Amino acid sequence: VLLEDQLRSALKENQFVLYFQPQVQFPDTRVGYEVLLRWQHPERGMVSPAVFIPLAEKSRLILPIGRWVLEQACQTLARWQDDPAKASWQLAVNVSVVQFQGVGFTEQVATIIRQTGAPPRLLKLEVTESLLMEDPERVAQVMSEIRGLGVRFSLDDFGTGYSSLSYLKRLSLDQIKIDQSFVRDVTTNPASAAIVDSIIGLSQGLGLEVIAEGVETGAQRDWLVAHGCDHFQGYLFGRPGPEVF
Ligand code: G
Ligand code: G
Ligand code: MN
Ligand code: NA
Repeated sequence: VLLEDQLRSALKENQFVLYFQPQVQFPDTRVGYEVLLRWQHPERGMVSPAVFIPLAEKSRLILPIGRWVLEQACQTLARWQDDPAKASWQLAVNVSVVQFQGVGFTEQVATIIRQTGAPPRLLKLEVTESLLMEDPERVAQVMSEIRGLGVRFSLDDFGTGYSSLSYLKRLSLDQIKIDQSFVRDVTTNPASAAIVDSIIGLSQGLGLEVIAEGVETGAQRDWLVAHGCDHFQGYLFGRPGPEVF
């Protein structure tokens, strides 16, 4: 059986689970989590999103799957409001360009927020530069509509795509995420150090929050702090896992 056909039935078979990876503000404030989708395949075990997200995009199954992820995330945010220890935690949700291109994405986000009662300010949508390759005018329009709901935006994997820096001026962003490929060798590779340093400076100049992903060592964290980045995500702070908190 083709993986794509199995993907088609995975939602109704309840085979998806959300994993959560902590996001931390220096020195040790938990600000929230990134939501990372997992597919528990009956025979193959855990299938990586790096494998099934591209399939889901090609088949447009990402539309119902992405809606399910948003619903689950917003239900979680709403549930956290009853617990003072969790009520300020944000959730960052990855959103595919295909979801953006679909008609009525703004309305979908608005409806999910209304029906779950999630505080919109605690929802952060992670978009990638690939979004900007498509139809920048329309993307900017949809982003500002959704931002009008109070939802925030983060630019994921920053520096790995092909988009022009001028988009940063036109988009309604709140945060830039430094890609883990630069963080990995930031303390040993002068090119990565220069790139990370300029992303931090760019973020500060634009008044955006900056978060480093893939932080695995204290040395990486210390380098980032010394260079002005104070939000972190990575194995040093916690691996992605099911909600057990
Ligand atoms: O969790 P992991 O590192 O294996 O994720 C691999 C890739 O899958 C990352 O690029 C991540 O952004 C993407 N991804 C994880 N969850 C989702 C999701 O719910 N929706 C979309 N569109 N991408 C996701
Ligand atoms: O593209 P995106 O940033 O959404 O993907 C995040 C991916 O990075 C997830 O697959 C997650 O499992 C992975 N990840 C998160 N923290 C670390 C880390 O510290 N080291 C490595 N190697 N991968 C990480
Ligand atoms: Mn992400
Ligand atoms: Na990333």
